[in-house]
Amino acid sequence: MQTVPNHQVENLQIEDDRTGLSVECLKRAFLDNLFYVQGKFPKIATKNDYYMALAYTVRDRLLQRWINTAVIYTERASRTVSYLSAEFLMGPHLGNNLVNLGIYDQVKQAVSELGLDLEDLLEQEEEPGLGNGGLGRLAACYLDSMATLEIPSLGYGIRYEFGIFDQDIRDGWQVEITDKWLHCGNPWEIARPEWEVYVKLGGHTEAYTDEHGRYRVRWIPYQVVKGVPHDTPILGYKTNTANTLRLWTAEAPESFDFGAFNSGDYLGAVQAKMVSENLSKVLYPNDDSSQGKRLRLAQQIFFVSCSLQDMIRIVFRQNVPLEKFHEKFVVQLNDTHPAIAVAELMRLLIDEHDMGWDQAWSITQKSLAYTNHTLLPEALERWPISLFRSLLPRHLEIIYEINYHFLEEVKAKFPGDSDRLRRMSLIDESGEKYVRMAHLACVGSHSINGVAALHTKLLQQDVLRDFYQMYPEKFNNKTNGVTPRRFMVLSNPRLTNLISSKIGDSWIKHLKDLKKLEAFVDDPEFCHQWRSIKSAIKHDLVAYIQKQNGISVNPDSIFDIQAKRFHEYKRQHLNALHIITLYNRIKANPDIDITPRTFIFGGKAAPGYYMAKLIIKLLNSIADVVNNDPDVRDRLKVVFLKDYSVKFAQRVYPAADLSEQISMAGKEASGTGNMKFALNGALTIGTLDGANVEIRDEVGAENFFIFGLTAPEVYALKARGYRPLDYYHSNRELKAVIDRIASGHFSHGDTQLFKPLLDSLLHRDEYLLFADYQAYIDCQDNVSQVYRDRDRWTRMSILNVARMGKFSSDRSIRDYCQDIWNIQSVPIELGECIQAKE
Ligand code: GPV
Repeated sequence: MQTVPNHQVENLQIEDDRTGLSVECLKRAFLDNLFYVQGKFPKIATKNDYYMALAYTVRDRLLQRWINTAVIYTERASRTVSYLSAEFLMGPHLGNNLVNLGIYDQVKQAVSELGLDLEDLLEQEEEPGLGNGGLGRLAACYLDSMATLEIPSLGYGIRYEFGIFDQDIRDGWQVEITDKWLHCGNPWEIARPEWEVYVKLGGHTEAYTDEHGRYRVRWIPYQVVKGVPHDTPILGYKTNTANTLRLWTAEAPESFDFGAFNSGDYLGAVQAKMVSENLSKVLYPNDDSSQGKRLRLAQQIFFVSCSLQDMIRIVFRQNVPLEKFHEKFVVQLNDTHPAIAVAELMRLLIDEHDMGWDQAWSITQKSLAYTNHTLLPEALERWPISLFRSLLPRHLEIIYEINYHFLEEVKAKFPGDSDRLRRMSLIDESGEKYVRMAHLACVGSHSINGVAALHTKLLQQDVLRDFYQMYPEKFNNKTNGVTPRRFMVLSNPRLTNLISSKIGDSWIKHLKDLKKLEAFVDDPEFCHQWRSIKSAIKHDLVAYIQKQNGISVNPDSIFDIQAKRFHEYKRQHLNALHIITLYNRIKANPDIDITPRTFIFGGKAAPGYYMAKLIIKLLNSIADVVNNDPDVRDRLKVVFLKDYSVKFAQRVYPAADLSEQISMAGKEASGTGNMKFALNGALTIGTLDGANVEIRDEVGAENFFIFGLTAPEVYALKARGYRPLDYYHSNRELKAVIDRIASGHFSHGDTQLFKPLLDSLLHRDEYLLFADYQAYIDCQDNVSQVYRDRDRWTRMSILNVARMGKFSSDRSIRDYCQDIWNIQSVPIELGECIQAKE
């Protein structure tokens, strides 16, 4: 669509009812939105109407920054980061926007003068759960940091109609419920139908000769789908920058069904529409695993093609020649989910924009950069060739050609090494043929990074070893980080205020400044305040648990929390073995002196992951027995908090004393929950895995509870031949724990229920729970001892927070900017033409 310049409109001044920040103005704006947007007046308004009215009031106040930012980026044709991700786990927007706009207190007062409670309205927001776990949340933290650091950026992804399922617990089992986050409307997005694009799928290709006599290929698709962008503003913290998250919805092209409709095939017409809409219907609920489903590949090409076409549109509009695409954009691939971008950018440049292969390849490699997020073999994406060809025939041809050139390069560098060619090929030909997406990403990118130092090292030594030998200069590490705005300022205002009262608030943008807290670690008054705040937050969680689960919890007990996706490698069941160990000790000696503990769990299991669901059932079964056994006398409580989400995480991190980060070493790429807990003053019990290694280095080994095998020890043990039964037979407490489960003690006498889990542990134990059991128990016993010295614990907690500066996502983003993106910040001044009157 054409833009229509209009100078009269440009000179319009925006009314200050939509920008003013005084309490009076906020109140007026709120009532105005309630009336004119929600169509309600206070007498008949629901809580959701009030939430919506407030959301629009806040949105009005950020539009000025958003438009300004877009104007300046366009005028200057600023270099821009495109962050391509199948997941963005944003969490609720309202509270975060209040924090980043710096108007939390005014708004709180304004709504309270209207007889409403801000916390109550914040609670009302249905969060967009457009991600599974760490990977999606990392993308959200990075958007926050890029906006805060004034880096021009666009997040590109899919606007799933149904995000991650809601989790209910029935009879101890997880039950999945459809997530209807759009049900009440989404006040934070603006649809941009004028920037729709079309994506081809299926069909076949034809060769032809163009007017210059060149060999060309034409793709005749079976189906065309329309992508419509929906934009959400991403505000920086106390800057004027508002970047964009652009999510694509799939629709049927209007004209598509006319033929069918006119010939009376109404159902056929409707079905075509449904097939198109399916592409953005639902998020795949698997975390760290891949199943090779056709619809999933279709989702990937859909959002990748939409996004690349959008970037090319922007390049043209800003009068940048297409040959300079890589100067305007750098495209970060968040794992291999968008790796098809390698072939799609080649296709767009060659087939649709008449570029030659060599130039297109050079632009593609210079534009793309790849982040790997896993070492798990089952998570490495590969697509059966037949499936790939039937959906993306042209891309397969391009991949074959890339592979031909690539293997020539390998041959030149490693002559005569045919096994290396087989290992590195973009096509796995060992049995059924597959396209290997990680290989495609490595070859098509100029940068390959892991997400923690250990993870990057293991990529280089193991998973991507051949690629490291081929292209050592492409490899680099970018340790993950988390945003202190959402995960401290918004979620933990009490600790935020205490910290800022001592060292000022510079730490919110420069997290390393937390170091200044070390000066207060021997100040008894400060330590006392620190401890009372943790205690007050724990009391709040106690009330929540009482209400949600009907369990009364001792607020003075250790709050020992493991909150993350359920996966065998994360070893929630190792935690369970510890709980039963303590339970057995009490049963054997009811008067035993035990430091009281509350074990809290949160997290979802992939719906098709039977073992993870059985572990959830086990935890709930243990809870039923332990919480109701009179011998236990309130010394142990086990709580499963259902439906863990970003909103919920914000409530949980601040209340933790102990953070469980107990994956088998060499499996957790980084972890980011580990950072959020420690930043909120929890101590960590953990293995030397992922970013735990770096957290321990920062906070000091004396302030961290480390246990278990290291990654090299894990490999060595497996190479020697690991026999879990030996541990079972030689460890009395371990045997008693396993026998207790096997006896049906937690399953009303049913000895079959947990048998699959026990069999897997006794005969395979892929994640070495038995090998790490004793070290874990000893370490936990030490935790219980240390907790009794409350001054020592508080001191350790303060030192953890003071030394977490490295783990801000601002630091991660600065590193990406310098080492990979080669991009500078573009500060935004609030321009004259649309600046509000004061
Ligand atoms: I691949 N991760 C995830 O949440 N989902 C995935 O599909 C894949 C990786 C996680 C890793 O498991 C974490 O260790 C890591 O901290 C996180 O990605 C962000 O890098």
